[in-house]
Parts: sequence; structure tokens; C-alpha cells
Amino acid sequence: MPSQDEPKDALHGSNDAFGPYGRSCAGQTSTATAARAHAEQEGKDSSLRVSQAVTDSLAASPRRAEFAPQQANSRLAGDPVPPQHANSGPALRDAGEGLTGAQVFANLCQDEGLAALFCAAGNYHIIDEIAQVGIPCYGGRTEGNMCSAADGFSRATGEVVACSGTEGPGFTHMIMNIGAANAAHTPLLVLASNTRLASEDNRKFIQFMYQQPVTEGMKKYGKRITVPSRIYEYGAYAFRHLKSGVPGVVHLDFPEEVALARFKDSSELACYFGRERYRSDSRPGPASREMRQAIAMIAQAERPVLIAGHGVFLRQAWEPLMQVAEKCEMAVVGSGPVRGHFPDEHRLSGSMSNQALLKADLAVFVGQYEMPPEGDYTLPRGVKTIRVHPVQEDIGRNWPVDLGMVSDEKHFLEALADGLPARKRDNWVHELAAARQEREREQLELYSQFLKYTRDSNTLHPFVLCKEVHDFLYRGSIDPKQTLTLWGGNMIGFCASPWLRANRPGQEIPVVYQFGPMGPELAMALGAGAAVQRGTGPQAPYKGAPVVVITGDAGMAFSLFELDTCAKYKIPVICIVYNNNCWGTYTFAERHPRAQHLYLFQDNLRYDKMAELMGAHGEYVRTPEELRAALQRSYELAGRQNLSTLINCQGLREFNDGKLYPPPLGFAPEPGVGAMMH
Ligand SMILES: Cc1ncc(C[n+]2csc(CCOP(=O)(O)OP(=O)(O)O)c2C)c(N)n1
Repeated sequence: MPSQDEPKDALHGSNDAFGPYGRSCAGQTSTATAARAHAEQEGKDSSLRVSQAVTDSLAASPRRAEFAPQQANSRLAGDPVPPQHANSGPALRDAGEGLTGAQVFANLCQDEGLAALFCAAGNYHIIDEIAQVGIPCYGGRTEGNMCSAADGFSRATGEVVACSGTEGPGFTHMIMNIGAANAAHTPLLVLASNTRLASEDNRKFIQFMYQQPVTEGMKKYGKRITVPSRIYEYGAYAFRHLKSGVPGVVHLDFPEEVALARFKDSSELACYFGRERYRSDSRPGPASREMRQAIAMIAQAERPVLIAGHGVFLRQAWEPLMQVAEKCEMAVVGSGPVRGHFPDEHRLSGSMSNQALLKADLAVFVGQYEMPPEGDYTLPRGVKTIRVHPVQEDIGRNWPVDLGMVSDEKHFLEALADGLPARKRDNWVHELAAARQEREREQLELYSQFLKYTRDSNTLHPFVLCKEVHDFLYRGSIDPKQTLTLWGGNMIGFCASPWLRANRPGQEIPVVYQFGPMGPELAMALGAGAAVQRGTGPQAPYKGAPVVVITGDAGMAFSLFELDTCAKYKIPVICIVYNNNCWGTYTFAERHPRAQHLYLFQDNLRYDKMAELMGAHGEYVRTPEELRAALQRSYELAGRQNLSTLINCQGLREFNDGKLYPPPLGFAPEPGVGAMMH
């Protein structure tokens, strides 16, 4: 968990150590120098209005309430301060009044290393205590967006995160975003207040509702806590579910009697024993007979491919994964709601070689939480299959297996790296490379066709837009591993997904993964940006770098106001908006002229101007050259001032019509680059 001192530096620091373009930018071009001058001028003109009250609040010392030491039965009484609270500032020994339920819960969250909380105002007793103990907290503009920000933080890091909203309206605002997090198996703790037990059902005052049925089908575990003395016990339930097996959403709702209950000493709390006793970190290892079988099957295969799922990322098992791949020249494709745990650029990556994967003779799925139905992946039907999964119940669902193994992903990959005989597979490596080259060639051919449309119309075709972003991020002066990217939208998604790359763990987040929501893109970028700003987990080497999100004009409108939150916390997000004046699915109504208006917005709205009014930098572009220059300026501003930028890329809605501007586009084949389903 980040120390308490970190937020101060991260939130108020200037990121100068990182530099405007990242660490590999020693020799910058004269264009870049000119861009910097321009950017600095622009930055001065920006309307950042972060108040002293925000700055003071972020600098305030954390404080943790503890039961008085003399009390018997108290786990914490007399114990040395556990290392994870060493930076929590002075403990507040209770003066005989004891601790509130909210304080007990906040302490538990801190002991569990809750990485961050994202919320909109409400559920006051809980969020105030969680902030006060020193857990990094972010307050934004809507509950739904902050829920997606939490999702983004977790997808970028694998950490357990929380979001929170007030009873009734705040909680229900999060529903789409909880659904998206649930589909991504994000270890997300959803917290909400829920009026008073005493006014349940009687409509005394306002806002009561039964919350738990609303998250039915969108969570791993949930509980309305109704017995105050069980608040710690149910906190333990929550973290057991968040940190065991296949993770998922946990939803707790707190009536006021629970959050405000007073406990004079810890003996008044049920099951008040520490983390090391209410939860186990033990994980299953592979059985030796099955391991021998798996090794034999891989050794005999000519064209084996390993699909490294989300579980490989969450278990941070990318090193043994790389050892396995290189030891026996096995193709690897990463999958899941975050990409990069196997680098796209690696010679053994199959992430752009779907044509070659159609010839695979063995598939090994490791930690694949969302198993595709056969036919959704470019693998031969009936291919011999090994599935390694941390829980037994899912093995055999959708996809027939020849060998099912219950094992932790990391334990399995370590055992495999040890046990596999070394083997060269020159033909397979050659076929993977040939398939990748062919795909790249096809992409460039498409690009030149779409570039003509751009030149003729003086607006940016989204495919051209995304190729430009690709060149800037991976082929210019920036370290190609540096920038965390996110993408969403429909037409813009078809174009962003084939051009974005993931070359290190946690580098790319397909916002639309599995659930397909429009709208959380910018909010998720805020959360992922917070993770990069803090350098949490796999983001550590790129601490302070800007994140880039590519989104449509419809999706962006859901979360545009979170630019204010980016400004407040100085999280530099570069938001590239493809502005085609419509919901990209307007072509669905081509045979219903009277329905067309349902999809259309005003023409050429200036989202860049709106962004400027919220303390971000705005750019308006219509050509590839203008976009390139705007990207340079936005990186300069992010590096120098932690300023966010919105780049409004003017397009044409007719580009979505594949008959007018052929060829029509669609999502990429899966698994690999562009995957969003599994
Ligand atoms: C919250 C939500 N509403 C509606 C949809 C249905 N839908 C899928 S894509 C899309 C169009 C998105 O438009 P935009 O974000 O502007 O991206 P574009 O396709 O224009 O690039 C719609 C309406 C959805 N998936 N999610």
C-alpha cells in the first residue's frame, strides 16, 4: 500500500523527474521545443482553480482510532503498530467512548491494504473514516464515474479498491459501472449507506431501498449489515471474497445504526480476530500427476499456444510466463480486461497472429476467468485443451477440456517453467511472425485507403486518428512501454483497438471488456491515472506518466465532468475524443428515417472548449498533422504541469457507413490485440 507521505508528493509534485515525454526523451526535436513553449503559454492560460482548501485537506495528517490498550480481548491492545499503519500518524486512543462502527471498518480496510477509495459525497460516516485513516481517497462528480475510476485503478494494478455512494440515489447511480466491474472480475468493494434500520419500510424521511437485490447477478458477495456488532465480521467476509479464488464485486450496505454504533472495547465485536486468522493466503498447487500429463502434452505438441488470462495478471505471474514461453517456444496470448502481461512485441506473441493460431494443436488456458464459447476464439474447433483454473466449478464450461487442473496460476507457471524440457519450434515461430506481418500489411493498406477520405473531407477518419496515436506512442521519442492507454466506443473502438499495443503488464485497458458499456472511458482513465501517478504495482516504473484514453463523443459525455476531478488531483489524462456528432450506431436506423434523430447531436460541438472551462487544456484538430502537434503539446503540459488535455478530433458521421466509405469495420478477431469479449 502506498505510504501516507506518497499522496502529498504525488498530488502536489510536478513530475519533473519524469519529464514531459518520459525517460527516453533525451534528444527532442525542435518541433518538441516549440511545442513546449506553446504548451507553457497554454498552461498559463488554463483555468485551473484548485482551492487552498483542497490542498490543505490533502496535506492533513492521517489519524487512526484504536481501542484503549488496557482492555482485555483487544487484538490491537498492547500490540506494536502493524507495519502497514506505520505511517498512519498518531493513533487516536479512545477516551473511554470506544470506536464507531465506521472506525472499526476503516481500520479493517487499512489492515487489508485497501489501495484506494473513489466516491461521490454520501455514505458520510464510512468515507470520512476511510479518508481519515490515510487510505488514498478521491472524491469526484458522480458515483457511477467514481465506481468506474475504482475499476480503472484496479485494472491497472490488480489491487483491491473501493467505491462508495449515498443510499438510494448515489447507490443506484453506480449500477452500470458495477455491472462493468463485475464482468471484468474486478476486486471492487462497493460501499453504500442505507438510512436507518429504524425507518426500514416506513418511508420515514427519504432514500431507503433494498439494495442487495439490485446487485443480484452483478456481484460475488453482498450483505446489508444489520447487527452492529458484526461489522468487523462482515468486513472479513468481504475481504475473503475479494482476495480468494476468482475475485469479483462485493457490495456492503450500512444502516446508520451500524456505522454509528459505539464499541467500548473489542470484546463487543463478533469474530474480532486479525486478518491472518480470518483469512488464508493459501492457494492450490498443481497435482503432480496432472503436472506430468500437462508437461507431456506440451512437449509433444508442434504448435502449442498458452492463453494467459486475467488470473495471470492478478497473480503477477508474468515472469514465470515468460520463462515458459521462451523455454519451449510456445506461443502466448494475454487475455482479459487489461492487456500486456505478455508483450505484443515479443517474437512468441500470438496476439496479432490469429491466422496462425487457427493451426494450433494444443491450447493451454491459464487463469482465463471469462471462458469463450468455442468459435469465439481463432483456435481450431476440438483443439486439445488444458485448462488451469483456481476454482474447480468453472472447468469445462463453454469449452471442452482434455485436462482440467485446479491450481493457482503462478504456482502452475512456476512448476511448468521448472518441469518443461527445452524445445525449439522454428516452424511455429516462423508461422507466427508471418501471420503478424500479414496483419500489419493489411492494416497499413486500410490506412492508406482511409487517409484518402481524411484528405478529401478535411476531417479525421477514426482509423487515421488511431494510426497517428500509435505512431506517437510507440514509434516516436516516447518509451513504447510508457503510456497506459484505454479505449471505448463503437466505431472509434473498431479503430483504436487494432492500433493500441500492450508491451508490459497493465498497459492497455479495453473499457468495453465483456459488458460493452459506453461512458466509463474517461472515468476509468482517471482511476488508472491515479494508479500511474502513485506508481502502484506494475505502474511503478512509469510513475507520473500521463495516461491516454480514446473515446467517442457519446461515451465521453457520461464522464466529461471528471476532468474537474483530474484537475483537483493533478492526474494528467489525455482524452482523445472522436467527434462524429452522433451515437456511432446511427447507421442501425438507416431504414427508419423517422428514427434517425434519436442518434444525432448538434454538429461540431466544441468539447475542447468545455474542457478548458474545467481546468484542462483543449485542442481542436481536423488533420493528422494537427493531431500530432496536439499530442506533443498535451504531453508537454502533462509532464510540466500535470495538466489534462481533451483533444477534440472532428470526424464525419458518414464515415460509419461502410457503403459510403468502404470497407465497413468491425471488432478484431480474438484472442489478442483488439480483444474485448473474453
Ligand atoms: C451505456 C450504453 N448505452 C448504449 C449502448 C449501445 N451502444 C453501443 S455502441 C454505441 C454508440 C457509441 O457512440 P460513441 O461513443 O460516440 O462512439 P462511436 O461509435 O461514434 O465511435 C451505442 C449507443 C451501450 N453499449 N452502452
